[in-house]
This record gives sequence, structure tokens and C-alpha cells, in this order.
Amino acid sequence: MPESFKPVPYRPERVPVDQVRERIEKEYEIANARRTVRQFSCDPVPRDVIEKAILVAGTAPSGAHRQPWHFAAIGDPEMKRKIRTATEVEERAFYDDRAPDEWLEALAPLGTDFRKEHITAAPWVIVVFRRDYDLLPDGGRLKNYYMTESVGIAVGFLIQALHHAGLATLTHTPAPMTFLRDLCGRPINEKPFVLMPVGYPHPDCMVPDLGRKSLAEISSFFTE
Ligand code: IYR
Repeated sequence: MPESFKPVPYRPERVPVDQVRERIEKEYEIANARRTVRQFSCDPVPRDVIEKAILVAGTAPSGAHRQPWHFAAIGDPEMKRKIRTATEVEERAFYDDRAPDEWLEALAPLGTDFRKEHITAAPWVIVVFRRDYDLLPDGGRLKNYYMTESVGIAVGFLIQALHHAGLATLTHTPAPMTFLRDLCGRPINEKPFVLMPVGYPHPDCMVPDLGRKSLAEISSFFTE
């Protein structure tokens, strides 16, 4: 074993199988009630709640435990306004010119367009960055691994944590979104991964009428 491997005991509570079943059933009920939200209430959400949600995201497993992520939480209205303006420029180009018809047809049931009111309406916008390598004090680079997978898992944790807590979010990926790196003052080794407005859903919030695939459609089992 290498010298750097120094394991410590891990002794989580042993949950009896009946309770495991109860817990997973409850978890599914909660998870299945989540909807991606595009209409937010401007009601405030305290900073400490956002901080805790980010800490949850930071518990995600990552390649070689490099934790290749950064979360920029933006509550400043002026900054949100700037992000919205820059985003809508890109989105307008997407909907008017860039998107192939096939893509626009796929989006039609979602009712989306270039307007991104959620960016200014939600009390917070979290911009998640993927950190491709770490910068060493001597100017060298320390490689990260499976960055996309790792950040994707962290975002999943974040979505679920926010939903569990009673808040809504949306995974929004304007393209290109490099402007977010400059706006958030992030270094060159980080790339914007996703932009997530966070808040309470608007009391009159509407969502597309979409179903989820069944267990048979999304799984296969191999047993003896
Ligand atoms: N980025 C655009 C388009 C869009 C693309 C996908 I894939 C979606 O699932 C939803 C929207 C927008 O945010 O409107």
C-alpha cells in the first residue's frame, strides 16, 4: 500500500431493511414531486441556506477526490441583471439562428424561448464551474480526473438538496457561457458548467405536462 493511503474507520448506522424500504419509498415520493421551474418568486432565501446547499453539493464523490468544482452564488441584483442581459443575447441567437429545427421541435413541449426572467426574478443564481486542473504555487498544473462526471454528480446533489429543502431550481446552460467566468472573476482553469436560479417557485408557477419513463423503460435486472 502506498504511504499516502491512511484509511479511517467508517461505521454508519446499520438501517434494518424494512426501514431501508420505507426510506427509499419516501425518497422516491419526494424526488418524483420535483419539477424544473422557470417561474420564481422573488421572496428572499437566506444566504446560510444557500451555503448549506453548496456544502451538500460538495459532498459528491469526484475523480481522485479532486473536488473539481466551484459554486458562485449570486444574490446581487446588478450582477443578475448583467447575467440575464448577456444570456438573452446568446439565447436569442440560439432560438433565431443557431438551433436546428430538430432541436427547436424537441424544445417545443417545454415552452421555452429566449427570455430568461428567472435569472433576475430568483433571489439567487448559482453558477457552477468545472475546474479542469489545479494551479500549483510554482505555476505548474495538477491534473483533475472525470471533471464532467464529478461536477454533474455535484449538481445532482445540489438539485436534490434544494428540492428536499422546499426550494426550486433550473439547470440552465446558455451557450456559449464563457462570459460567466469573467463576470464571476473565476480563473482560466475553470469553465462555467451550468447556471442555476434558486428560490421559491412563483405561486402561479406553471410547468409543462411531462411524464417520466417507467421502471421497465429505464432499467434491466439480472438475478439468479
Ligand atoms: N438553452 C436554451 C435552450 C434549451 C435547451 C435545452 I437541451 C433545454 O432542455 C431547454 C432549453 C434555453 O435555456 O432556452
